Amino acid sequence: MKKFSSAMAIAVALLIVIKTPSQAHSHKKMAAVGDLLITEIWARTTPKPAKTGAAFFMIKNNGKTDDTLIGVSSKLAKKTEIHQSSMEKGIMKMRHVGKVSVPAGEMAFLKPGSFHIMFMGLYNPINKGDEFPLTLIFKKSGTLTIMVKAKELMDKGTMDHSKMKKAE
Ligand SMILES: [Cu+2]
Repeated sequence: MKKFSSAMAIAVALLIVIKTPSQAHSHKKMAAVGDLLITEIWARTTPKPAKTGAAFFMIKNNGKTDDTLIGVSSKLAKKTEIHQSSMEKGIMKMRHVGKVSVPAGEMAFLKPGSFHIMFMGLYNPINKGDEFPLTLIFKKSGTLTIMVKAKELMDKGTMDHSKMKKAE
C-alpha cells in the first residue's frame, strides 16, 4: 500500500507540472516507434530574416537494443540536418554530425547547446504556435513523423552553455 501511495503522489506531482494551459494538447507532444519514445518536442521561433531554424526533442530507448537517429526530413527548408553544438574555447560552434545514438535503456537529448535538428534555408520564418511535421529515420526502429510546435526560447540564452548544463 505504501508503495502504491507514493507512486500516486509522484503521478499527481507530474500531472501538476505537465498540465500548464499552454500544453493542453499534450498528446501531440509525444510520439513512439518501436521501443522509442519521443517527448519534449519543440522548435525555436525565428526572426523574419533568419534562414536557419532548429528543432529539439528527447528520445528514450525503452528497448534492449541500441538505436541511432540516422536521418531527418521536413518541408520547411532546403535542407534538414542533424547538428551538434558544442563550446570550444568559449565559442559556441556547431557541426553537421548526421546522427544521434540512442543506446538501449538510455535517453538522447536534442536541446539548445547540444544536438539539434537544423533547418537550413528556411522557406518561411518559424512563428510562435506554428506546427509542422518532421520525419525521423532510425536505424533499427524505422521511420516516424512527429509534429513539432514552435515556441520562443525561454530567456536563458541559447549560447549560455554553463546554465544549460546546470539545468540538467
Ligand atoms: Cu545547427
